[in-house]
Amino acid sequence: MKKLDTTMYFITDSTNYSEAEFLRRIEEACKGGVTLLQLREKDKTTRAYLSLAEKVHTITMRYDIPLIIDDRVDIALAINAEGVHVGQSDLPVKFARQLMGTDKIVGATTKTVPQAVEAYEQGADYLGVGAIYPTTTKVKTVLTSVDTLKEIVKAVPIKVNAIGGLNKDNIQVLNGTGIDGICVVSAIMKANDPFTAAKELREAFHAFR
Ligand code: TZP
Ligand code: MG
Repeated sequence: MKKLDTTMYFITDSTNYSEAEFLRRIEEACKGGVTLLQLREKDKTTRAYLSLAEKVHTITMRYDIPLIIDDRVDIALAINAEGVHVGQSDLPVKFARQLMGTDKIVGATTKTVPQAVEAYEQGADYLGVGAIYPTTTKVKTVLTSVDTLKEIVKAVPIKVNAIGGLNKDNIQVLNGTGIDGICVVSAIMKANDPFTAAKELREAFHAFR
């Protein structure tokens, strides 16, 4: 049975950190209450991505937090990660699902209702929708309105998370959208104290949920 709680979805970025510091931050965030964790690497070789994925998986398994690998079905399968996340330029959800099988988690990035419906119909378990706010994280994205986010929530029966520039002081804008959770990179990754950051974000989300 797949366990999927997208409430506090932490997406990592190892840029500017030593491996030891990166892993320490991930572990602190796991202790702080992250419910789902995505390893997202854009510049690593396959070997380096795989090696880091194994190390991150060792940590997430200790906290019983599912690990999602961004973009790479091959790496997700190789390390027996709990899932994969695909964007609009990656493998279509249909193929990711075929390769991952029914027991694994498949997530997708969608910015419009038609994209969301297509991802759902092809077998996605959850959607990431955004960017809601401008982001400092390296990503090719455009802003998605809160209204579109609401329409997507209504259009599909799977979990929908908001993403992009979110932090504990601005997520209140998502009140009433019906989302299942929030995805953050910087708010935890760049925090002085990733444990407290994860804890406070989770509490802030539950406060209006
Ligand atoms: N997709 C849309 S925005 C984004 C991704 C991967 C990055 C979000 O990062 P941050 O630091 O939480 O704004
Ligand atoms: Mg991608």
